[in-house]
Amino acid sequence: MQNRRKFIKHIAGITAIGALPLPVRASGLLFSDKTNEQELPVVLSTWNHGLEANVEAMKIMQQGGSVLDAVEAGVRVTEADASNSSVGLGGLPDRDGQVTLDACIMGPDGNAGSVCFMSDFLHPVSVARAVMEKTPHVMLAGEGAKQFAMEQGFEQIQLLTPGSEKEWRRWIERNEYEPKANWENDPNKYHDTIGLIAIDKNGDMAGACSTSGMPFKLHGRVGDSPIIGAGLFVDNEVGAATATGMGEFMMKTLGSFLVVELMRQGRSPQQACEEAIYRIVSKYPKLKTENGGMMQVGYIAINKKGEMGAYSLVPGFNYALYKGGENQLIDSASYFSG
Ligand code: SD4
Repeated sequence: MQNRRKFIKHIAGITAIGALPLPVRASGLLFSDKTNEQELPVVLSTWNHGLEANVEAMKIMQQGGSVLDAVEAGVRVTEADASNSSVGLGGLPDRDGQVTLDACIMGPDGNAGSVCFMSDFLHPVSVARAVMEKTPHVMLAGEGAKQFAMEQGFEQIQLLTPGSEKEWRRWIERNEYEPKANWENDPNKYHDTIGLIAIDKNGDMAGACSTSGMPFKLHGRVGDSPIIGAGLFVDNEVGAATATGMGEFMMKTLGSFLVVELMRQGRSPQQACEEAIYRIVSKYPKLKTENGGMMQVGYIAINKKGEMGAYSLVPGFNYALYKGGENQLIDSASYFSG
């Protein structure tokens, strides 16, 4: 494996755009990435918690709600789920024991809103939407985001649950600071961010993303999830993409924007997700954590036709796809096989 990884890295290192290395399909595509018109709307979201979020998002659209309402409502399901240790309530804290949240939302009109490094509120995605709709700005951070949320009457809550506090205390005992993102092989299964994108029956698209970020991160660290273009991007003429994993890689490559721009240039959503992962592999060959684990990055995307794609750096990433009346959890193909 090691040799093969080196080999892939070597190829990636010398490869210019246009001659990208062949992907290793660690798990095959188990679905059709094509969508016919009758199968719209489509909702696509990250990780297994996406299944529940998809149900809510789909319900909103089937009841005649907008695609923007749908993505917000879907993400709120995950934010309110205390058993999920990486989003909203019950999210794992930073190394100082504080839960800080990042979230964003983007609608078919190209407008976007975002909050980052925000504590004490149950639904950062809704605060992000209020930033978009009620201010001339895109992003509010930290205390300013909190103040705004308070003024807007959003529900305040203690985000640190007994369970997540216990985890944090266990982590302090270990006294290791290692920002891990590939949680899939971790027995605690700490993942992960909810990124949810959708297209309604008229072909309008929106997306939202929410996370408590990397567990035990440095206080003040902000990841990709609230950064428009990194953790999420929507262009209603082209497509939508969102990301999960080690946010620093998506920030350095502006990954979600890249995926959408590749679709604009004619790539299918699947090709675009794969190419955005190759970009990371070719630019950042050091993808291992201190303890030898691999970093994870996963992208999902849809285009204007409702076709979808997904791809990750390493196996373990899965996503929830709801279309044509079926809501299913699917393993993503990945660049590395392990
Ligand atoms: C972050 N992308 O804060 C988020 C966290 C995540 O897998 O998705 N981890 O970097």
